[in-house]
Amino acid sequence: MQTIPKQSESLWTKEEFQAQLYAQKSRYHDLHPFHRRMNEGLLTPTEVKLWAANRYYYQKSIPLKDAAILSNCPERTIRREWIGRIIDHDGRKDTEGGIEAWLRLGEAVGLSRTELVEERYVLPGVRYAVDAYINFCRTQPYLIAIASSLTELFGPGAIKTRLAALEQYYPWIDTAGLEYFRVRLQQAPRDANYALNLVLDRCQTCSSQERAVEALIFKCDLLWSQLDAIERGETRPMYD
Ligand code: AHQ
Repeated sequence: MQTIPKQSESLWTKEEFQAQLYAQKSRYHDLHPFHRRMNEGLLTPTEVKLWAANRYYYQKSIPLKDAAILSNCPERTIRREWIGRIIDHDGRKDTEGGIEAWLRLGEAVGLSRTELVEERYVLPGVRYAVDAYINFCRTQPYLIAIASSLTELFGPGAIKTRLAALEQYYPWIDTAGLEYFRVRLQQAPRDANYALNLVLDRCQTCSSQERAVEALIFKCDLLWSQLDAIERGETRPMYD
């Protein structure tokens, strides 16, 4: 686990703590070479397909990690709020949800639902990064697990740039398939704002403040390592 400079024994003020969290923006995966090439219109269709197929594994795992957070959270008022994230992804009888929307994204870039659902192109590095996220949220105190979701403070800006680039430079992708990101632009700010206020309000010791920042660094590294694997592509001989 990455460590941050130990703070002096005194607690950070809310403003100092928030600044420490926002400072991790420099680790966010929008800066990764793969996302930079995506945003410059330089990815091949094969690279876009591999990215969509691997991000599907991340998306389908989000409800599992959020359910893990719920299972560790004794407070009904927080669970009532947090459960909305599971519904946003899994959907319910009247809304299809984000996982279904990601399947449509996969079809829009030329993958079949079967290829996605069977996780046919999921790379070891992606699988292990995502599984590490689920395990982190199962084993850490719920507040520290919630802190790891604060990468979404940086998500909307990245998604806005990406959405514009996909629409501009990848005309072969049916823009209806990009609906996932349009919906995310509404959901992510709301989710990040709730999580930020909870972390700022509830982390009332030096240790919990430092652990919250370290959780955010862990998650930034997890997103980064996913893209390292996707950029490297398939290297296993049996897939030659
Ligand atoms: O589509 C994304 C999503 O549903 C989530 C949930 C959230 C979390 O709880 O960790 N993080 C997240 C993210 C999504 N999309 C990523 C992207 O760049 O498209 C960003 C990612 C995040 O910032 O953690």
